Amino acid sequence: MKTLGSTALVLLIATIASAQETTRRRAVPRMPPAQEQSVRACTTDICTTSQPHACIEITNAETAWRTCISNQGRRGLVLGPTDLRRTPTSDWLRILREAGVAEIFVPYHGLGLRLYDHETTSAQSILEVTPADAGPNGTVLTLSGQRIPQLVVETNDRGIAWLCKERRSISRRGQELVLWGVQDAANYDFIIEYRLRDDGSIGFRLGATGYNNPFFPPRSTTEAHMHDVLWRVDVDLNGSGNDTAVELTHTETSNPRVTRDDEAPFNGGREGVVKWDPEKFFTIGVEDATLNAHGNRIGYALRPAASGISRHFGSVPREEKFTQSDFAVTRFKQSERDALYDTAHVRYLQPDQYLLGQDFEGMGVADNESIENSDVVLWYRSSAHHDPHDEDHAPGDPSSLMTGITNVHWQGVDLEPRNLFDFNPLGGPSRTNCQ
Ligand SMILES: [Cu+2]
Repeated sequence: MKTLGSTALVLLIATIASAQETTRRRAVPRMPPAQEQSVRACTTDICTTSQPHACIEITNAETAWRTCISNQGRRGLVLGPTDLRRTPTSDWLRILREAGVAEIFVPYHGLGLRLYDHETTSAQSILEVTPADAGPNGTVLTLSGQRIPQLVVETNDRGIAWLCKERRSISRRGQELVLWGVQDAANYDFIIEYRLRDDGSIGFRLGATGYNNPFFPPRSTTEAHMHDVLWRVDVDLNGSGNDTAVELTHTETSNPRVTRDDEAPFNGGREGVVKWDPEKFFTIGVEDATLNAHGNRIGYALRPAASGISRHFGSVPREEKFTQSDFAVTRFKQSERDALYDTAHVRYLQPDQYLLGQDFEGMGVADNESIENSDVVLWYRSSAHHDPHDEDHAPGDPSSLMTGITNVHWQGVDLEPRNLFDFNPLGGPSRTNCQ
């Protein structure tokens, strides 16, 4: 018997992908009935871009997502608009206008290499993906107007969402829709990946693989470097207006009366940049004026997952000042958005320009606009430190030369619901039901 999931994937393929790819599709294994998901092309296409795109919808047991994903030229695969249905019967709620990778910056410790990878990428940098890439839970998909599949669509079990084991044992496994593609940047292949989970959270991931820099051998093949990603997350919670950026902190000292958790307007309610303080569990979020059933403003917060914090020090005209902070919030402006993406008139800008306003008066955070009850964009920097080790060798490489394929180095951030739901969205019962 076919599952909902596999039937829906067939539909998705039939609707969007090429006939050739349909014949190469892999079957989706059967999932237990409670975990069945339905993936298909959007009933209502919410894509607004003229670039190559697809609109994909997934219905989980309680929640549902529909999202556009598109190839926005040098910036690669971009997510959004993205809508969430919080219960089986509720209306679609807009979550994102657009989110993705604003830059991949790869400074090498030596060799004088300070690579802004998006300076050289283009729409053609998104590579063809295959059923072998997609694996047993995935399929490949061809974006509008394209001849080759450039997107993998996976539906995965993501482990335990919640469980309760007191007098009886009940548990719930979570599900997710994963959309990913590969951006070629010289010797590196970057996996751009978005995870739309049934609990309303969204994962943003970038995986660096490929082989070490071959251009100045042998030293460049062993030279340590950083893969830095600047993420841009344009949240449009329940529409573009009435959103406020907040900062969330935890404070604890030996004096218990000082211990507290605070929420405050980000940067005093103005555009700006902030360094991460992990001891404060510092993070940023967005709240809409819409209230949930408990009278709380519906919202999201970023959850960083970092192995470290990168700081870099360039020189004029690229001083790498954007690497001196980890979070930023800006007020949405169409002109600032359009400066990022490939349109007929766009030249390449680097983050010090579009985020900090270097050379461009008032751009990004430079004009300190209000980010309260407005349309806000969150920015976050993540990093993967790559100090090559012997696992980067291919068999037979001499010690001084690394020609191997490097295993994926992952980095990213998650956007998690905060008072977005009125109760556990995945059917978690009252404690009285597991006692
Ligand atoms: Cu690397």
